Amino acid sequence: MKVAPKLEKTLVQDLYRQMVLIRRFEEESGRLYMQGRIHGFLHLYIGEEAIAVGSIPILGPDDYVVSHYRDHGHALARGLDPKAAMAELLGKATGCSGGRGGSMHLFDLKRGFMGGYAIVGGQMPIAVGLALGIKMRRERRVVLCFFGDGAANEGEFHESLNLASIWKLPVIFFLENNLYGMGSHVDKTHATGRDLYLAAEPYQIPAVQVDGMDLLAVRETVLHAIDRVRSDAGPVFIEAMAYRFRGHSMADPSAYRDSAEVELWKKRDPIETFRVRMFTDGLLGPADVARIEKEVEAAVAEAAKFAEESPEPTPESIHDHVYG
Ligand SMILES: Cc1ncc(C[n+]2csc(CCOP(=O)(O)OP(=O)(O)O)c2C)c(N)n1
Ligand SMILES: [Mg+2]
Repeated sequence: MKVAPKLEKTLVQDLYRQMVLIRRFEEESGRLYMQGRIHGFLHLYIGEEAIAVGSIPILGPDDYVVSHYRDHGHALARGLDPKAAMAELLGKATGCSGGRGGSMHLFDLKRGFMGGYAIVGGQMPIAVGLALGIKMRRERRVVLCFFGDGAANEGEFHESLNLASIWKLPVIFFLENNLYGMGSHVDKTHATGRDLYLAAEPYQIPAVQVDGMDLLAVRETVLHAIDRVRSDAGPVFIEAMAYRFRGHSMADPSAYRDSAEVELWKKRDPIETFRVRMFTDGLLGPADVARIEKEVEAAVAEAAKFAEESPEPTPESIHDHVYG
């Protein structure tokens, strides 16, 4: 088994910066949404940052990430420019999808960020298709595919696991189990019980469950998974137990959740947990945190300004990018 390399100060500080960037970017997008500057849906990832930042930075530049509609965290962890992401949220021509996709459809081909998708589970066959292409071309790329507990009840989930296993495809199925699909708790929606990773067993896919609120635990798990998948041993399944601190989308008052439950999970805030642990290990200090916070605030303010000042797509461009 590969041993996780020792953490270095620069890496720790960068991982911390990425989690804070996701948090502040989303707080700002929530603010802009409330002002009516963002239309359509906005699903915040706040509380789940340790998953994106614990996994995506381990990938190589040629690997692929496939996401769902709760995609801001995944995109930013893959290095997507916050300005292009925020402009997309505002539907501007300078957005990463030309302002045509919005929050749920961030995309960046250069970085192998192959999209957020609004159809629950719809991203899974896309990830399997990418992995099949990799296999047929005999490349050593890996596909990291994120989905929620709700997706685990879709037919595409089972079709994707089956084909990936039969064809031994280089894909990591990464289930973000935040205990709810919209307002429904997993205990009420999954006949198989809460440990959803067990669903991978009948498909002969090695599966593990990890604490999704703990960046280091996620990182260690993903390091091993990538190693295995890259060595052509077939797919791996990871289930991270996590919690979204906000409602399903900005339109959700979250009335189905007990506030005591939310508060309990907030005590396990992944950014705080990482900060405290890194303070103890001497890899991060108050001055670093202050510097990083300042840098991130500036980057988010710049992204918001860029997005606000960017032009709308022109009416003449309505047929651009239409396939067929
Ligand atoms: C095929 C399909 N069915 C229903 C919906 C409506 N819908 C949007 S999000 C969602 C919940 C999905 O929950 P989960 O997969 O757990 O992801 P989370 O929002 O918790 O990150 C549903 C049912 C949809 N977009 N697509
Ligand atoms: Mg969920």
